[in-house]
Amino acid sequence: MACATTPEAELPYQTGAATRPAENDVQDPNCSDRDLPFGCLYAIPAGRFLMGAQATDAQAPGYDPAAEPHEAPARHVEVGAFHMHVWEVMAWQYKRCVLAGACKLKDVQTDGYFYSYGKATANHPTLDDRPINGVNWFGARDYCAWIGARLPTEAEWEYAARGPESRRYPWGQKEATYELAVFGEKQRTSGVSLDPRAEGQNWIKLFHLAGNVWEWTADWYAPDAYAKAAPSNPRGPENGSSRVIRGGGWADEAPTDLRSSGRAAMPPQIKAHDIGFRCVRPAKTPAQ
Ligand SMILES: [Ca+2]
Repeated sequence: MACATTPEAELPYQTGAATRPAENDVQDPNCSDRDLPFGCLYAIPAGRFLMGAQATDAQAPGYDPAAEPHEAPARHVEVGAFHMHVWEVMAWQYKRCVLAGACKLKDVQTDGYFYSYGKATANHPTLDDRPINGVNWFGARDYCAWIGARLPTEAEWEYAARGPESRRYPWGQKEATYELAVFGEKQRTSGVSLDPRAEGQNWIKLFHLAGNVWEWTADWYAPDAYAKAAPSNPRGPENGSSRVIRGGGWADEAPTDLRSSGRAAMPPQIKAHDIGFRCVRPAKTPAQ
């Protein structure tokens, strides 16, 4: 209210930072896919892990008292090698996609205090270097396609988060804390964060798989998807009305909301302040 005269119309969506490279990309020698235009990806080797969880049998594999019925049955799944973004896709990167005409402005929330794509105002400084949020599934899909990648399947996402040891969280079995992941922020800060929470990295050293923003996946949601899924590179149901989001977000309060086997269904047109995404690209088949 104090800034009612702020000339918001003079502060365009495409602020200067949209042309600035992400420092964490250009300085990181471990990026595996340097031919992709934006965002550092790390290589994740093919592997096998216990996907899903169940809360019904403490003696059976995948037991987790916090597991919901749609996380069952827990079963072993093989996943091929792929590359995955180290960070959630950021607002400045998504802006570049919009400027290029490959992403649609209508697929992202462009105003509102918690949204990183929003206009810069006196009360809302530019959040270009924060993860993009308020982006719907179509925008996430289009961004990944623009850089020659795609959204991860549920299996790829969960394998990245859990690793071959099928950890409960990206960092291991220890319960989520504010030092390990960005969550429970609603009463404390203004939303998505750049703070790496380095101790919360996964086994490949990716950031924010747990918390910060929920992440869109490629798969349609079905509560019984696991009972019907293939044991190798499962791709989810053929159709549905909601897509799966993973990992929990900054607005979640319960640590267990960040468990790596946790799933949530979200209509693809929804633009929520705690949903973003990251992309993957299958590894090239090695020359024989
Ligand atoms: Ca996340």
